[in-house]
Amino acid sequence: MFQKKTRAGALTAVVAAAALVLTGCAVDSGTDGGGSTDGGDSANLAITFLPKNLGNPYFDTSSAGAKEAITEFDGTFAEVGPAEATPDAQVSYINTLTQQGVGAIAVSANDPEAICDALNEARDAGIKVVTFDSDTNAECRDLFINQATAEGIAKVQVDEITEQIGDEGEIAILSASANATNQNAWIELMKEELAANHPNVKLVDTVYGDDDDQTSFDKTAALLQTHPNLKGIISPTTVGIAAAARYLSTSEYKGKVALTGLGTPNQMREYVEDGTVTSFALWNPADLGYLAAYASKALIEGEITGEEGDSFEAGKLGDYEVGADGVVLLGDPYVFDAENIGDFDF
Ligand code: RAM
Repeated sequence: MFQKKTRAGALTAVVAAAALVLTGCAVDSGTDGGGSTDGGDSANLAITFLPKNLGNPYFDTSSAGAKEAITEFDGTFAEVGPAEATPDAQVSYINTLTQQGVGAIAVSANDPEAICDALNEARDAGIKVVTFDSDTNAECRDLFINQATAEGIAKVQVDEITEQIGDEGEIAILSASANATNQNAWIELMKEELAANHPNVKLVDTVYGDDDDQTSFDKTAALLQTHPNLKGIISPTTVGIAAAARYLSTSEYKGKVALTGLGTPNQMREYVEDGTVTSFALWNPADLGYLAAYASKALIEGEITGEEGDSFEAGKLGDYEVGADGVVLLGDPYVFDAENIGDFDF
């Protein structure tokens, strides 16, 4: 099945999850005093990260990786973002960054289309736009830093759930927000994989927890009530799977309804240890932020334009090449279970 990554971007066993305490809208000041240009040359290495929403440990970790990279090359890191992951919640932040004249915006999009006009205005003003984690339409950004192929991410989750339920019975999906580009791409491919290779497994429902903990918790409860024969849940979001695990862990369904998807080891550890969850998958969000930061730098400095075949250096992760449609691939998903979860800290 899925092997450990062997390339330079291998999942590091210990990732320091930086204590970014993120509230409200604007967050971390830069690493060189908050100016918009990097002293010494003309490159404007002020790079602002704009996650789907704040308060999600996944994005805290990706931002910690970005900050590490930006500190290495002496740029200015910042993070801003909305409280809720709604389709156009990011627009006002993009407009403000355009006015401020940052060098690059690195964004995980809540919607493939809703932020496009704002991003293209930023680009018209000379700002480089990198999507990471969740893409926009390709014409609204210079590069997409993809954590793993959508096919690979879909397949690992289908493999895990079908194995856990004996390859038959009803399953449901608890997703993030309804417009999220990344989850929607994965869900489509999961449906294809189920139809092609798991004829006895029936996907009976897909619900949306909006990457909000309480909403995800409530949607889990509702799913289990609505579908008394449910044998498994896939939650392809770190917020959703943690909330679903918390619900299951104290319910009559613990150990009876399987749960897998995409989670962070630190949020899922107690549920693996108490038997609520057998396994789940993810990549290293810190590496994703780190790579997005180096890609932003390469764009800002004119080393690359985002053309297929462009290559750039990404610090400790090594060299990366831009593939078709301006996509840079981080690596493979990784499966966490009781045997290995103790090796990870993020
Ligand atoms: C949540 C977000 C993010 C996704 C992960 C797996 O943190 O929805 O976009 O990539 O889950």
